Amino acid sequence: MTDPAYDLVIRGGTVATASDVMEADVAIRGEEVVAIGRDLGPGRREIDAGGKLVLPGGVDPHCHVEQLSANGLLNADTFESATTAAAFGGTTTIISFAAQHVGMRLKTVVADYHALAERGAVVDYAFHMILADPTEETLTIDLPELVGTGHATVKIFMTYDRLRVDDEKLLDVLWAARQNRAFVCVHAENHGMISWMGKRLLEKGFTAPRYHAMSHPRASEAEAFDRLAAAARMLDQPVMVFHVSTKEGAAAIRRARGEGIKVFAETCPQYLFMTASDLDKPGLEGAKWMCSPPQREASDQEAIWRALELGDLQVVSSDHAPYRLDATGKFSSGANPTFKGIANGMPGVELRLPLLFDAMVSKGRLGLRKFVELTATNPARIYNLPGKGSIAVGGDADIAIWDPDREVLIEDGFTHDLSGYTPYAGRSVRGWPETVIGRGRILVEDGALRAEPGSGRFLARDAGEAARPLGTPSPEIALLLG
Ligand code: DUC
Ligand code: ZN
Ligand code: ZN
Repeated sequence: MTDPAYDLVIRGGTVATASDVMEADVAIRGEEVVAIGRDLGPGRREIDAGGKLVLPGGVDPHCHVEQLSANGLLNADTFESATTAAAFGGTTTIISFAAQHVGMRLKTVVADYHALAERGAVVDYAFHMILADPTEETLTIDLPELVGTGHATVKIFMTYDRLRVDDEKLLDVLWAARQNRAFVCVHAENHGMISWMGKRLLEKGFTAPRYHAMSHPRASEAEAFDRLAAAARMLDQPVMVFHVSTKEGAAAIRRARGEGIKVFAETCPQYLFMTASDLDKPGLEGAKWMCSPPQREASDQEAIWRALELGDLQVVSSDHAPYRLDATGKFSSGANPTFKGIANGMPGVELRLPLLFDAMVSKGRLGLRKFVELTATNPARIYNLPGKGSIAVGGDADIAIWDPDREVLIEDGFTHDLSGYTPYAGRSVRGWPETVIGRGRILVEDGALRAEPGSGRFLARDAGEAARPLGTPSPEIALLLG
């Protein structure tokens, strides 16, 4: 008997990419997709995908994993738990963070996060390097070396004590990125507005989690976006704006792009499916929903959906940032904290795709192609992850086979991260990724993890097209460039 032509054939499903939806078989050999078409030859293993959707594995480019905060708090997940959760939710690639803090040597930080990921990761991964201390050494020695070894993106903060860069440091980072072909992602909120408002709320005794939302005035987002866009224009250096939460923020992104500034932007499920009222719970329960920027209003959700439709925002990431509801996490500053003492962030890597599938595919908002584009194809393209984010001959066999009819009630204890809760408990979704494949390996099948910790692979990359300047610096910058 002749050897089957393929290692795995996914037969008879509806295959969707950002550009096409077709009935086809998908054949895999080794780690790659080698054929897409009808009536392909036999595989060593076959999966019947009749009635199922065969989609690219998700790419989640914003996940905080095993990360130390500036307050010395380690988040709840390990690479093993976070990437297991990712795989169960249909995500086969994540970008997490190597988080520098003041006084730390960037190249040591990156090596440390590599060691953690190598040991635990189940899905493939890359890193954004958080620059909390953009010193001369960081920007002129470590950054060029690390870009050279495949770490092409950095993240900076315009707010948070002990993390934030001021306007001059922001320019330093954008300039260093321009000279080293790196791409800069930014947490952009106006620090002064948040700190001013927070202090006054606390003085008046408004300490409960729900005041967290008010402590980030709406204007703090658009103001920072405008300032960031002005800096990006001045240096002709592209930027990615993380987690857009307000309609004014979405409008600022649209304005900047309309003015010809190379600005990309993401949002997250918490800004599409939650509002500030989710924090309004008795006692400290609202802590479960606390993240920064905070959730806003229903009208903001609508504006963000529109910005996704129009292409002003290109990516929906999770901003997965899990903390347990105890002294190791949300309540590390004591049993009765004010909103300022509660860790920001919530788990989201596992439910990002099911929540979006339910809204976009099952309920029909923007549809299947756009779902694939926002959750897989665009992040892979913008962050330059060749072979990821699509189903294509020669590309990595990263595939999630979805049952579009499966109804799932989300409850605490259902997800696989280590936060111990889900902020989506009580919601139902229609559509679930039943079999998940990463580089040809079965990651999840029949509700069980099949992959070994450490089998995920580091994706070294350069910054690609997204980071390429337009070639139109301001006259004073052109002078500096010589
Ligand atoms: N906000 C952040 O900026 N990072 C992690 C989580 C959060 O809520
Ligand atoms: Zn952020
Ligand atoms: Zn984040």
